[in-house]
Amino acid sequence: MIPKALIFDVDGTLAETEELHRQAFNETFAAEALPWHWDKAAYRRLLDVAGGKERIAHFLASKPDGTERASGRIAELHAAKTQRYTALAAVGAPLRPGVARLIMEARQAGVRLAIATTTSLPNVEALLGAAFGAEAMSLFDVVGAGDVVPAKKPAPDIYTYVLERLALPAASCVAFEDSTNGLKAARGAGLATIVTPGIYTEGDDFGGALAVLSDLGEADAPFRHLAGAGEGDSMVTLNALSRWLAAA
Ligand code: XBP
Ligand code: MG
Repeated sequence: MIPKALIFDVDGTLAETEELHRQAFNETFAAEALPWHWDKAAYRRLLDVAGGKERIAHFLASKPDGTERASGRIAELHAAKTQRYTALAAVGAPLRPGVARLIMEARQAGVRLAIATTTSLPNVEALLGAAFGAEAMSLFDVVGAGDVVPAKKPAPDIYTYVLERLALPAASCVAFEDSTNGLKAARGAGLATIVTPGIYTEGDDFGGALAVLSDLGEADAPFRHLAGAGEGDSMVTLNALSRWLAAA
């Protein structure tokens, strides 16, 4: 059974964007004269909290220096961060291997495409616009992003939101994720899920994934098989997905 829809996470899955998010956060803190700098190790820990506003709130709860100057300003700080991020993403986030290839294969085969992400919609538009041009968003039947749902990953809400608008059962769709939070959200919505760990999620627990792969693979750059389905394959294609689903 060829899947009827592919549902993509954004950060870490379509592109390695978390470093751009971290840069945008730090540039915003500096511009606001807040004595904060999230280095890679700190950011990795902070990524356990999905959502930029939620991440700042979580950080503020640890009462860092400057807390008094940031309390009550999370939305404002996050909006400034989003402005910086969209400018960075518009020029600096190439898609991960195999992403554009699989999206185009799906389009040609009439398989529907959707986005289920925690990040804010302007960030999705900037990233996809840079990758696919002015008509990028029209490639996707449904885009679920940011605050459209009350609870963020690992809650399944954003995937349930997307499935409702696709009007498809989870069993006829496949999700693509890079993080444990994302995998839990997709599984919570009943979706078979392909995980391609990213720079901030390598080595995390991806139990329950249909397949764990280094990336989606290209003809001249096969993926590395890490766990689950896909041993002996080299690229994630519609044919491969239907074989893996049938064997699951
Ligand atoms: C990952 C996230 C996002 C980003 C920051 O999103 O947790 O919050 O880190 O984006 P995804 P915002 O579900 O695509 O992996 O600051 O816009 O929240
Ligand atoms: Mg992600």
